[in-house]
Amino acid sequence: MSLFPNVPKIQYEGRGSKNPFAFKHYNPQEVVLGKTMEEHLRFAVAYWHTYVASGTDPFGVGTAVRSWDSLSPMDKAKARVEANFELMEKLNMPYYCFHDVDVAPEGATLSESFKNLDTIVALLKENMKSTGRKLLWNTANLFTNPRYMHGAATTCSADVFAYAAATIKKGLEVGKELGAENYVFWGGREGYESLLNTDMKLELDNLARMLHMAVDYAKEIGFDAQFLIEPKPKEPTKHQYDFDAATTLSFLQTYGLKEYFKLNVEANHATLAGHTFEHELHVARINGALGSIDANQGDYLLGWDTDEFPTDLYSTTLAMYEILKNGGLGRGGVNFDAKVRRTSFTDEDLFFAHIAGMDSFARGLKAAAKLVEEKVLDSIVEQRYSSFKEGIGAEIVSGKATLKSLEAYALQNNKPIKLESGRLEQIRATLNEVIFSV
Ligand code: XUL
Ligand code: CO
Repeated sequence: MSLFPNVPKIQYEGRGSKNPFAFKHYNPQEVVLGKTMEEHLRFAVAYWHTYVASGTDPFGVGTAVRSWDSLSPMDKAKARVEANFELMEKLNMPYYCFHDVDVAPEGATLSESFKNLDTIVALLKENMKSTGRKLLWNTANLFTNPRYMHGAATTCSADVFAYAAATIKKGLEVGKELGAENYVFWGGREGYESLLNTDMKLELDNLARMLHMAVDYAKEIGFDAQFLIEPKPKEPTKHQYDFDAATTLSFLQTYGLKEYFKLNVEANHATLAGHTFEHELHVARINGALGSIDANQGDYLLGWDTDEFPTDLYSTTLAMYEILKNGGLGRGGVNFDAKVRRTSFTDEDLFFAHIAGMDSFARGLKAAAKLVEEKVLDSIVEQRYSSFKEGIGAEIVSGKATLKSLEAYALQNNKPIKLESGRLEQIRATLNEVIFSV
């Protein structure tokens, strides 16, 4: 039985196609810089936004119309499994991602929650086997239930810390059972509201303790997924500890965790932190920590996490540029942590939204490949820093120079210093040409 009977299999039809149920740019087998688009992009559907989100906002109830709306919690969970694999097949989407509570309802007790989860995990496993679809990552939701109001790993309650630890332990077991390629930690409630009642040092130490326990347990059970931390500056907590890539990397370094974690960089989290997506990807990349991405976009006119499907080609191009420069995402992928707008309430909209996101990233990939191949930005940057290639610049870079030797150089170098233009407007115009040529 089909849950999306009005939606055909989505095929690549190419640029001129007017068919809304077709890809215009995502052509899975097309080779770009020696790899197929499918290998580059490793798209994933986010369970929570696609099958669980109902379109509520602080002023209104859900608007989404889904065939499973009237079912009991467990039957709803089972219908969503079917919906997931049908949607993935129809979109030719290789991966999916979920939080524990997205796939199975919480029970009255922790053991009942685990039991519900086991039932659905068995069903997911069966479907993965028969369809060949894979799990990019799973995670534990440590933010929705009221017990996490003060945080999970950074709570003031040791009992809540223990509950969260049990939930993470189960999440790692589920990840192993389903062969997850990554495991994500996003600390939505790991932060603080006011220093007036907060022991920040204890909270940060406890967060590190929890992550070390997770590393140890994964090792113990032979779960070899890449661990990822997903930075976000705020929302729901006023000040989250994993504020942005740089803050998170410094935390990992301080607590001896850097070698075990990479980052899952999300576009809308970057903009909430006052950065561009490419800034966060770049920081992660140059620190050897770019693991995976949550592909979405925010609205620059709004100050919150709108999780829109990515359609901004500048952003997808510059994101894919960072990813290509990183040599790909390895075990990571492009997860659409994005939801349809409240007014896009039909099942068809779920498909149109994913097609838009996949095409925007495919187009970003093609444009980024051109930037790499033609060394458009490389040659600009190389030229701009060429003074560090020879003479006094080479001495600075090699570590030979000292304040004394530089003073001697500056004193005898009495010609006026010659500076070059940054040529930013010209570079941006060139970027436009590349993006709109693919
Ligand atoms: C929240 C967010 C999460 C994480 C997974 O802003 O991005 O959905 O991706 O917990
Ligand atoms: Co996310």
